[in-house]
Amino acid sequence: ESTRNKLINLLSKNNDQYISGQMLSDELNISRSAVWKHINELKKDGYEIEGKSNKGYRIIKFPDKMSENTIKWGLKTKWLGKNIKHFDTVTSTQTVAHEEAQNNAINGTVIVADEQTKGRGRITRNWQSTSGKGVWLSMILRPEIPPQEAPKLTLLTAIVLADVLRNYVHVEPQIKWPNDILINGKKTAGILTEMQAEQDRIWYVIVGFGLNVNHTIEELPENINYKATSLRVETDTEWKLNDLIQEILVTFEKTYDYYLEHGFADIKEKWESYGFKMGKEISIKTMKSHWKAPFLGITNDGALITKDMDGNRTTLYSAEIDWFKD
Ligand code: BTX
Repeated sequence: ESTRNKLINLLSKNNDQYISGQMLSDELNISRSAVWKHINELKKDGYEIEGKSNKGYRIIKFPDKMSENTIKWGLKTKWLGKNIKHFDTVTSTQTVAHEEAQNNAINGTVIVADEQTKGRGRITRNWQSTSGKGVWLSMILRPEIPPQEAPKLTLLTAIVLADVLRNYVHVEPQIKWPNDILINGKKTAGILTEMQAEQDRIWYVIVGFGLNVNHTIEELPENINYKATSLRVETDTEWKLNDLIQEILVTFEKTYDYYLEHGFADIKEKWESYGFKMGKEISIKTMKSHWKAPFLGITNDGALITKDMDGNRTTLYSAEIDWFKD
């Protein structure tokens, strides 16, 4: 760990009281003038640090810029995000997360980036991840559940994001089956779940999501701006990414632990309460056909319950809901 990070840790553990220059110098094993230089570097990066001659130093405010330290500062989780890796730019946080998971990263490791140059959607689609404008984040999970239960984690993540949008951002989100979060009918977040598993055992699951936050209308990618939106566009407010991430991680941890302990029933019910076009007619596209039918709900494993072209009740595991007139 770098001297800088050790210094931030010392200062943030003691944020309600001062820590003396001598103490810092002893703990970090560097001279007092080196301590002073490091503190000045932190100030340049936006840390507000108060120094009192006979008392020492304390951190008053972390910078808004995302970093491992600023995300961890005040993060109230028990296990999620205890290990965080932040990057200014990556190809895809999913790709990094797979590498980390294969190198034995612990359950709850979080990979987050300001920018993705090859953000991935499902299948071969892409996810536009403009620098500093949103949350592009992947979590490494090692749940003891059978591999066929893993798709539930996508639905669970969708209600976590919807809950945070409703309770913290104060908008009315909807979830479009299976994994898009809409505000006013436009996509503001997407979720991608990938796993490595054997027949009956999960090695790890990577749950990634992208949330558009601070794009203005002009900053939304032009090719998708008719069907995409951001929190800023919807609320006319700029949001602090660090705070949003903390809200999401805390809510995810609570919901995930609840699921492991109590099962999926309540989560499914909540999902349906957010469901886009629940009970209404939707336009369904599969590999073979395209038809209209009512959206009746989801099954326990997250499949879409609807009617086939002859009007018989059916469940679909993969299909697209046409939701936007191109
Ligand atoms: P999806 O396949 O459901 O959606 C991808 C489609 O959404 C694209 O084809 C495009 O039409 C549209 N789209 C692309 N970028 C955006 C955007 N920023 N806002 C709104 N619509 C967009 C959804 O896939 C899953 C996306 C997961 C993204 C996260 S980010 C962190 C992690 N790392 C990574 O590479 N992917 C995940």
